[in-house]
Amino acid sequence: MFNLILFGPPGSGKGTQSEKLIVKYGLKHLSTGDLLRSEISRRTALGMEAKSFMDKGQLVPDEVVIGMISSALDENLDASGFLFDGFPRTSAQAKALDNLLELKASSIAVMLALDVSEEELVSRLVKRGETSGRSDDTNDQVIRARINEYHNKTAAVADYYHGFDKVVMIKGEGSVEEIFTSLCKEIDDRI
Ligand code: B4P
Repeated sequence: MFNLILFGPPGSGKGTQSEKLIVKYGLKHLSTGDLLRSEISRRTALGMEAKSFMDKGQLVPDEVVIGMISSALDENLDASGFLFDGFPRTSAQAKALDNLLELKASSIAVMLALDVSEEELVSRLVKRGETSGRSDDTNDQVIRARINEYHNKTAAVADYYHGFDKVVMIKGEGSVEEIFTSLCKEIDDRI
């Protein structure tokens, strides 16, 4: 089983690149952002709780997202590998993921971390907000809050995987194709 984490701040292109990577490598895509938005559109209790955090640009509580990922792993026992997109976002989520994979006699092969400047992140998210209808993309303050959450809580996740020598930094600015080529090179070296 080949398990990959695509890491980076909000708007760094995780969702964009994930769509291409899962097609090329046949991995199961697990995006906590997509899972949460699906819960919101179905107006489930979990979705309504998550929305109150997401609308403010805050992370959803760990127990909620860890439970969601645990269920998703159990529902995809035949997967040849997983691409984790937007998860883990805290150190507690990273430790929980390692434990969940260990129960399946598996582990993370590599974390590919997209590096994008803050000005570029804000400009991409504002632009997406013009068309996406995503409430967390339309307000400048909410976008800044998401980037702050990344610095305060999520950046430490890369330190955690650095400790296992599993992090590769990838230049996340340039064309979508250029970035995809850099990501594929790192995967091809390991798969
Ligand atoms: P996510 O859904 O994970 O979204 P994201 O971080 O905002 O965006 P991503 O990096 O995927 O950017 P994209 O490719 O779309 O999170 C949303 C919220 O959910 C979080 O704020 C949080 O509240 C909650 N959440 C999710 N996971 C959680 C967790 N594990 N724990 C707690 N809370 C959690 O790209 C952005 C834009 O850039 C797009 O418009 C795209 O077209 C453009 N773009 C992409 N690549 C480009 C390039 N090379 N050049 C120019 N533009 C590009």
